[in-house]
Amino acid sequence: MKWRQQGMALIIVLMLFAILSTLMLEIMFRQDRFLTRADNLLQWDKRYQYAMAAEVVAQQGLIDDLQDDQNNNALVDDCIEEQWAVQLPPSPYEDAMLSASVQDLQGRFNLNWLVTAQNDQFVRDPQRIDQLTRLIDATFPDQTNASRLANEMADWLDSNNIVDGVEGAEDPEYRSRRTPNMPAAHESELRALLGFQVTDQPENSEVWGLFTALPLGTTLNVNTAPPQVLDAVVGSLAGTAAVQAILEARKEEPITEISTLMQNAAFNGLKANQKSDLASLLGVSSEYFQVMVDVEVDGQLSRLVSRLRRGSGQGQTTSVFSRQVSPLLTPLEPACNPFYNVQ
Ligand SMILES: [Ca+2]
Ligand SMILES: [Ca+2]
Repeated sequence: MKWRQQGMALIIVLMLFAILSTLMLEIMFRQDRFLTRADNLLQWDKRYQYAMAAEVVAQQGLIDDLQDDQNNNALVDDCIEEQWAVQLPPSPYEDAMLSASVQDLQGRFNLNWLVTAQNDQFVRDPQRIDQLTRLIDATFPDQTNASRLANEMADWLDSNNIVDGVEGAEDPEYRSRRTPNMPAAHESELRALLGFQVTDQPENSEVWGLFTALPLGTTLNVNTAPPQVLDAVVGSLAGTAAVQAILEARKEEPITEISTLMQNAAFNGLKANQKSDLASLLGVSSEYFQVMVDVEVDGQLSRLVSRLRRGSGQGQTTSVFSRQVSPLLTPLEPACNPFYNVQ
């Protein structure tokens, strides 16, 4: 009897020991995971803070550039000689490597041009739909039906819920989403359109640098726009000779006046009102910019893409209107669009 009781006690002790060691192991495992997670979060936050600091430096560069321009009485922005148009190569800062670049968003095709605001309504502009068709046709090799896509974009933005053109799509055509019926917040909304074709081919991400989504009525900066965008906006109205005239005019020095540009013989085919309409779409300086910052700490990477508006009028400030932490799938965009010199 006594021997049997001792045997039981031993088994109980052994079982307790086994349970305790299992518990111990679980606690250590969870603690380790918790620490790793906390460390990851801290590291992420650290990279974010570094990126924000770099963003402030870029913002100051843009403000300095504007003051410089105002002092010189030349409100002109191009992507070659301007103070803001620099690319910071990977540079060490404390325990991080920082690289950054700045781009002009007004050198891109603004998707919101497709509508104009009239009495609280967003009304489509057929001329602009043609321009977008032309640009998609020329730059998006995967998209076989450019006019369908451009018309769907117009329906996506216009206030009504009627498919106005032969092609297009409003709420009834979309199964899983609704159309916003208001200006787009980001060019990636193009991807949400019914006719946008997703292919297996790796997409040429540089193409996205030709599009943007800015407030209605912002002008196209002729000094930073790549030839394809100029061709869509200017070429569709005034012909390719006019596009060549712009490329020629900005070769040596940035264009400083749209009115002087319009006197070029290449624009003579336009009637006076067409000329003034076209002139109103164009500009030589910019308010909207993008800052890209890459941060590396201990082999871990983060990219912050900030978009900001640089106010140039009295009492206007410069402020960030969007921030996006994006994956590092592509190199930093240069100041001048990769297509800038390709003709
Ligand atoms: Ca609509
Ligand atoms: Ca519509």
